[in-house]
This record gives sequence, C-alpha cells and structure tokens, in this order.
Amino acid sequence: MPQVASFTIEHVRFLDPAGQAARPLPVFADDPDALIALYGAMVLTRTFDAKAVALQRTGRLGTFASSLGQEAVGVGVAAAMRPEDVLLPSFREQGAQFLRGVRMTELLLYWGGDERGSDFAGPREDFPICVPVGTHAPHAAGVAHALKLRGEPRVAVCIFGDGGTSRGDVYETLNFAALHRLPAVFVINNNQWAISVPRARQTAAETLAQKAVAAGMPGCQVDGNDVIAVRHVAGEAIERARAGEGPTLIEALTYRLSDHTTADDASRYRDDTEVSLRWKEEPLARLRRYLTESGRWTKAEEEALIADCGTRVDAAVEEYLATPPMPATAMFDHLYAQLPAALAAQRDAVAEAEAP
Ligand SMILES: Cc1ncc(C[n+]2csc(CCOP(=O)(O)OP(=O)(O)O)c2C)c(N)n1
Ligand SMILES: [Mg+2]
Repeated sequence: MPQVASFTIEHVRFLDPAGQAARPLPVFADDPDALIALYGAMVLTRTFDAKAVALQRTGRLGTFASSLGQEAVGVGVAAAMRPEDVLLPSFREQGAQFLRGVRMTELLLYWGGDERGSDFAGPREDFPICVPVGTHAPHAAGVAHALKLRGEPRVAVCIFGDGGTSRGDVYETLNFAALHRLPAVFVINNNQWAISVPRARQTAAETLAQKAVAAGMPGCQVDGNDVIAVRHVAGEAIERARAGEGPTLIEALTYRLSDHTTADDASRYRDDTEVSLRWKEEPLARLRRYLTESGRWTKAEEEALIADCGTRVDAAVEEYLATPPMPATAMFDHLYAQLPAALAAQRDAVAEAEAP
C-alpha cells in the first residue's frame, strides 16, 4: 500500500535539568541581561504564587491556581511576544501576564472575586483569565481572524492546558486556524495533570503536539522547564504567524508541582515520590545554575533579586487589601453590556439586599 502521509514531532531543549547547555544556545541568549530578565520574571512569579496561596489559606483570597514549577512556560512565551500582540491565557499564566504588564494587584483582585481584576490598565487588548477549560481557544481564532482581516501584523497567542486539548473547542479552533492561515500561536501548557486526571488518561495520542498534524499546521514539543527553549520556539512560531505563514501548535512539557488549586489536595491521587523527582527538573534552579556556572550571576545578586521580588509582591498585596470592595451588583454590571431582561430582577434583589 502506498503511504499517503507521515509525520515526526521534534522536541526542543537547550538547557538540560542540570543547567548544562545540551546544544549551542540561540542568539538572544548571548545577552546575559536577556537571560537574567527571564530568570527575574520567573522568580517574581514564584514569589507571587507563594504569597497568593498564603493569602488564600488565611481567608484573604478566593481559590487560586499556582504555577509552581511551570513558570518557564508563561515567561518564555510572553517574552517572545511584542506589546501589540494579544495574549489569551487560561488561569495559570500569571508569569506571562506579569511580563505583558498586568499588575499583580489586578490578579489579586481577580482571585479575590473583584471584577476590576479583569480590567487591565496595561495590556488593554489582552484577554482576562479564562477558567472554563479551552473556551478561550475559539476566541483566539476570532482575534487572529480579525487581525488578519484588518491587515495588522499582530499575533494572537493562546495558552491552554493538556486537559484543554481534549475539548472540542480546541479541535475546532486548530482546524479553523490552520485552514485560514491565521496569525495565531497555540501553546499547550502540559503540566501532566488535569486536576486528578494524569496525561496518560487524557488521550491515546503519543504526543499532544501531533494534534497539529490533523489540523494542518506545524506542531512541536519543547522542554517547558527550559525557558530558553520556550522563548526560542515561541519566538519562531510568533514571527512565522506575523509573516503570514499561519499558526503553530507548541506542546510545552512541564510539571505541576503544586496542587491543582488551593481547593485541591493532590496527595490524595498523586505519589509524593513522583513529585520529588520532578522537583529536580524545575525551571528556576536550571537557569540559575547555568547563569551561576557561566559567571553571570552571584549570590549577592540572587539575594537582592529575592528581596526585591518580596518587596514588590508585598506592595501589591497591601494595595489589594486596601482596595474597598465593589457592590455585589458589579457581577451583573461587568458581565453584560446590556443586562438581559431575565436577570434584571436578580440584580434588583441583590441591590436591595445590599442597601443599608
Ligand atoms: C469547561 C470546563 N469543564 C470543567 C472544568 C473544571 N476544571 C477546572 S480546571 C480543570 C482541569 C484542567 O486541566 P488542564 O487543561 O490540564 O489545565 P491545568 O489545570 O492543568 O493547568 C477542570 C476539569 C472547567 N473549569 N471548565
Ligand atoms: Mg494540566
């Protein structure tokens, strides 16, 4: 029988888990400041996550999704974007959002249940956090389609989880985006778990990247704990999209070191020894080791960075805690441009219950 199609999936890595260069690094990594900026963004994200979990535990924040261990995915992707591009994140992409200019106070407000946490002062056209799994993927196709129709050299970048790839929304999006050669990049933040469902029970496919093949777009895997590799692969895909060459699907392999959210206890379904092993691959230590061993990072600089991140996070927390809450009617007012008639009575009831 003749063979009518064949494919391979490339896996890209520059730094191995011990922080050693496995191959020559991409050109941007020649600039130590560029690597230090990536490192700083990851440390800030981790500092923020730890504080947010502590706030939730002490009753001052709602449910929160930590990105512990996954910092390189968001940071690497956002570092490859231009300010005018559009980010459509899921709910674990604070690292990307901070680099895009979303304020830490805004994300605290969001997780504190405040509508203003989705109204970013900085990246006005970036999308808010999307908790429904994968529903922002069709939105990304829509954004990319609009950018193409307008002839604007901008790219829609959409990040979703491994679990998201099982959703119809994502398949439909990939099909549409490839067919119309849209300026979009889809990044799978594959942290190996969808709450308690492990990757092996999510799909029979060998890789998630190969889902690109059926759609008709390039797909590749990247070591999602190697921020240099993520930045490089995302950069190539984003510039391909900007040049009118269509979308790409990137599967970033990482690991969720935290619970799914603060509402979860992963020790009930996940083996501690697996988690301990995965700690050896985490992205911060890897880049720190590379920087230290190549003489670009000192203990004093590390201490100063940690202190600075702590100060910045504390200031954001203070601002968040000092923000007077909105009235409960805000949930109606921010959801619709025009309130559907059927909800008007509910809004009135809430307003009445709140009246002094
Ligand atoms: C449409 C929809 N179904 C179910 C849920 C409940 N839920 C929240 S997160 C999650 C798993 C998501 O897994 P993944 O896409 O891998 O993202 P991760 O949480 O690992 O970052 C589920 C099922 C939801 N938020 N939205
Ligand atoms: Mg997942």
